[in-house]
Amino acid sequence: MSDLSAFPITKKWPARHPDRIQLYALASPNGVKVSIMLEETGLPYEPHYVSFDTNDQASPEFRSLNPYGKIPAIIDPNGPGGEPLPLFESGAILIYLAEKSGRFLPSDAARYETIQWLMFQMAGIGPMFGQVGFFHKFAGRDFEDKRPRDRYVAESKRLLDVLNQRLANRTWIMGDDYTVADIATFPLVRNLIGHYGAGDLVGIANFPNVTRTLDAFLARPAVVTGLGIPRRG
Ligand SMILES: N[C@@H](CCC(=O)N[C@@H](CS)C(=O)NCC(=O)O)C(=O)O
Repeated sequence: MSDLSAFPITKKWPARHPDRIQLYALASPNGVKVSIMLEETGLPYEPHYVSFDTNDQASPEFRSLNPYGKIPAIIDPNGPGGEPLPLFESGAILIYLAEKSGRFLPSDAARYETIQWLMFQMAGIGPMFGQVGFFHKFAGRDFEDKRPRDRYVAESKRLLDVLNQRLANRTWIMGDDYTVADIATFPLVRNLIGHYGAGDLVGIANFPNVTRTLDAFLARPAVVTGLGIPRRG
């Protein structure tokens, strides 16, 4: 039986199954990347709901795992060398889980190309789409000066155009193989169009290969399940 009591986060979110990977998140675009990956791989895990309503992500217990106070974060009780491994940043978590499971990250030269597209999501799509959300849907919506919004919309269109061209003759970002690059990217595209309601603003109709692949992604059973995890506590 694994002992995770040395991790302060387990005081606020006790592990009922300490032998399983502990996931701390909510079902936001970055959170579901990890629950989808866990569902796709079948690795046993225990999800914990981190409530933004009560600012749980800023609590000392959560920040003991991620000092940046952002979800998702995990503890794998059975990490390298059999030791517990705490990890934050969804891209790092996806790479780790891919290596642990031997799934969704090729081991040949395509490995680096996959990581390249994963980084494209982490450094480009994630931050830029997030800013579109702020300036279009949330507090920034009321700002009179529309230049910041327009800048992020323009950059998001640029990213979508790159992705659209990449997918012109490919089923998934890496071709026939579904990888962590897809698992990282499509929850963000879904959120931009859905939750943020920014589809028209970014001209999503101009990126049909992106929406085609989004539909294929959303049809996967593991994605359907993962999108609802962790359930609201
Ligand atoms: N680069 C981070 C981004 C994580 C992120 O932005 N998480 C959001 C939810 S989708 C969050 O925790 N926001 C709460 C906050 O900033 O306080 C990752 O990919 O893990």
